[in-house]
Amino acid sequence: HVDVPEDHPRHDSLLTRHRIEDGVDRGITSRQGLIAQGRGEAYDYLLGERTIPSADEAERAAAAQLLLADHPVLSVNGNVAALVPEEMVELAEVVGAELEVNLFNRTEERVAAIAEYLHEHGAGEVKGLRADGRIPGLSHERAKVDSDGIGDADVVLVPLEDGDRAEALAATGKVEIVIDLNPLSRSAQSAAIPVVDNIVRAVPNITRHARELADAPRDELEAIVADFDREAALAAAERAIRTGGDGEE
Ligand code: PTJ
Repeated sequence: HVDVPEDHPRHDSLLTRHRIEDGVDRGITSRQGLIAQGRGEAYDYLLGERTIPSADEAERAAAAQLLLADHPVLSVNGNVAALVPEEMVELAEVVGAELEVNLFNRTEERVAAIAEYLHEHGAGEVKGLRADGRIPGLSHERAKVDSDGIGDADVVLVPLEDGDRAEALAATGKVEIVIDLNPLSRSAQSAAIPVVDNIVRAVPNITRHARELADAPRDELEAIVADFDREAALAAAERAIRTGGDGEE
């Protein structure tokens, strides 16, 4: 339990930080995850700790893309599990996706702890424990995926991914949706749909869009995806950081 006064100007940011600390204590989040969170916070501060309009558009496109997918998989690492366990379970339900634990610094203990934590938050089956598939172009431990999970997916959501793995996954031809607060990161740059927003805002917002679009015809969903301009979204995020505005021209 932590006491952060509601009126503290950085209330949300401090609570998020405590969730990551708690994740480390539970054996869910790696110590590297603390550093990753610090890096993310810096960008979030520069973006004004809000969902800019271009990020909202990316979140809508992500929702449409997940609804169109034959086999969508949501990747969960130690930071994602600590920050948005329930929200990931909910998104998986709304778009009919599978959840797969997929770690950068893989240990079997942490994979099991994260799967268990997701079960506690309402998840059914969680993939990632078999790890009988490989992403080409990565060293052994970092390449591991489930062959009938991410290995077989056509659309993959990878929040807070390391750049090498994001690039290797994109090279397999899967449609990659990345959530990353740094618009210049290789993960964001290699994504078909880069979502430049904090995962704590992004995931619930993708779910909200998915609920709204649940009954939309396929051609409407396809048009939303086709109209999404990844270069423009990345440029808008960079502009928001540089100017302090909302990134719109
Ligand atoms: O649990 P594991 O072993 O899979 O490890 C997970 C981390 C995140 C530690 C690992 O993938 C890693 O080291 O990633 P990087 O290379 O630090 O990249 C993380 C990216 O996520 C950075 O570009 C951060 O800016 C961004 N980021 C950090 N926190 C958030 C974030 N983006 C959105 N929301 C956040 N809360």
